[in-house]
Amino acid sequence: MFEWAWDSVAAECTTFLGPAGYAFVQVSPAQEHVQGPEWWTDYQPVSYILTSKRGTRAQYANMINACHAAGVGVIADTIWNHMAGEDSGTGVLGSNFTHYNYPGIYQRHDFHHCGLEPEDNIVNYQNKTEVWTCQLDGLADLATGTAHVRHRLAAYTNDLISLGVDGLRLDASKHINPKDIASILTRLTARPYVTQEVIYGAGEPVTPALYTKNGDVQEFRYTSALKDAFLTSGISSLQDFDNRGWVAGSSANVFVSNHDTERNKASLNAYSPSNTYTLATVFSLAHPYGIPTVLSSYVNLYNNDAGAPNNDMGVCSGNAGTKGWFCQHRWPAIAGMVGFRNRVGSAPLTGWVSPSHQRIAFSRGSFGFVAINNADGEWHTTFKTGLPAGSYCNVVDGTSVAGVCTGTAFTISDDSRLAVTVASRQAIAVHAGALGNGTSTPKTAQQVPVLFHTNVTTTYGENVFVVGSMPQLGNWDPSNAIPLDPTNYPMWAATAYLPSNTTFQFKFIRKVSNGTVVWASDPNNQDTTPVSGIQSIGEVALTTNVAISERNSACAHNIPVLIFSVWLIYWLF
Ligand code: ARE
Repeated sequence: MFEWAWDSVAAECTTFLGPAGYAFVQVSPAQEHVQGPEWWTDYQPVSYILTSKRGTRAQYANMINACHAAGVGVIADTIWNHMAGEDSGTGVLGSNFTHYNYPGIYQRHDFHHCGLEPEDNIVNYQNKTEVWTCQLDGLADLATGTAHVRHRLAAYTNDLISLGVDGLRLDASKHINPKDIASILTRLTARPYVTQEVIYGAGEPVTPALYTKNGDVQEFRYTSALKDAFLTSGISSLQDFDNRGWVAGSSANVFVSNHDTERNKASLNAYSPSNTYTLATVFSLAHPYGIPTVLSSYVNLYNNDAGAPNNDMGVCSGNAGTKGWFCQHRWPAIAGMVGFRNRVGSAPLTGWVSPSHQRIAFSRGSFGFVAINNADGEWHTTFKTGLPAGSYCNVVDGTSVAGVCTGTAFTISDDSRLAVTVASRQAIAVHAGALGNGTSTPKTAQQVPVLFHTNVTTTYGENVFVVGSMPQLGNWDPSNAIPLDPTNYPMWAATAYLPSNTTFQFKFIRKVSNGTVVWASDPNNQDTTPVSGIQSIGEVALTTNVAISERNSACAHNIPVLIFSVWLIYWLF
């Protein structure tokens, strides 16, 4: 739950993550960090006090308790490699530091000084010593080989463990000698789940395999392979990941995208075309290789550095993201596949078929079956599944509630056959834990990102929102309107996930600091979302000049009439 505030994670554990069957929630770093609006300030620690932009120690502890009560473990994003990158500064709680001096914590000799002029930064990733002892992007590199640093990092981590943390994502593990990680792990009061960020680089001597003794390793070659397969080369290549030189599935932590790759485009992301992001996530939850992580995030299309929306408070309404959050973890296909994964357990992959390079189907023993059609055109066939006869719910578009399927249902015959049409760029998945009759007509249960985008000059204290005729747009209630992000002022922008193939109306509104709401003049704007996937229907779907008029006449004389240039983009890249 990238950048979600602790209180919002706590609520989401209770209302969604626990009931959906997510085993763990990974949260952003908890320790005090440098100030600034960017998300990545979190990765520049200045002390081990557990107060960050995401909340206080008490809120962190409360989050862990709430998640545990919902049956969800908590994985802490943990930074052992470095402290801040700035020459000097003050953390969000007031702790002062200079580059190599953190009063009461670290002094100059607690950091590596690798001797690379002028900044001690890693330049050559082909040099192991450099990768381990020089600085990553100017971040003061802790001398993790020393007793004091190991002791301090263990103390920090034991503090997290004392609050109930169940797992650690070890940030920038690649830049720490694996022996140092092993030593720190021996100092912990409990042995949490460990996943290490070691990005594979071709020809580099620091490899994921060096780290498997410490715990799981994030296998970024999987992330790259899924991007390539779903966008270009074909998913028929994804049957198994043996004999590729990757870490074994039993040591791998995998994902379609993480917070870095969704920004640097090393992976698919929520804007990838033709439903590929969702289909790849369905694949990763269906395939037995590795432990899958589902990223839940936000994206500001114009600024990779932009911090979290909505004052860090994650919020989801129904199945779609709101207020700038994508809420991928709630997308029906993804949440449905969490149930699939839990039900099939360690059952082997069986019955793989791939009649063409963008179509695959397979079973997980006698517990689950999935078919993915990443091609343009329906896939109409009869599959031989591993499942016993029965009526099964397609968990990609529905859930089974008390034996009744809220989405499409399929009948598997006595000889385990399933005759079905898999729509273009869609998937179906059934498993032994989701039985029931449902509708016979497949639904295109899909949401598409719609970017709302307007240029407007405001005065201090004014903010711009979009509100409209569907729940995701606040049902015309200004208090539930979606705030537009002014990071690229005077451009205001926000993305909403809206149901596909649906006509809706919307308006931009402006909220003045005294609470007055100023509406754009009539008529309402109207548009229709694409049918499926994320389609480019041209950059400018609507271009008009809209004069802002005043609904609250008492304040009318205070409000200059603004001319908006308004356009709506269905975003694709
Ligand atoms: C920010 C500024 C920098 C500035 C620095 C210090 O952006 O310009 O120099 O602060 O003041 C995140 C952001 C960074 C940010 C940093 C600290 O992404 O932009 O720097 O926070 O605020 C390598 C590492 C890998 C790392 C990636 C980003 O191996 O560990 O680079 N990923 C983790 C996190 C990041 C985080 C950090 C580490 C730092 O997931 O979110 O950075 O805590 C090849 C190599 C890879 C290499 C990759 C990219 O693929 O094989 O090893 O990854 O290139 O360089």
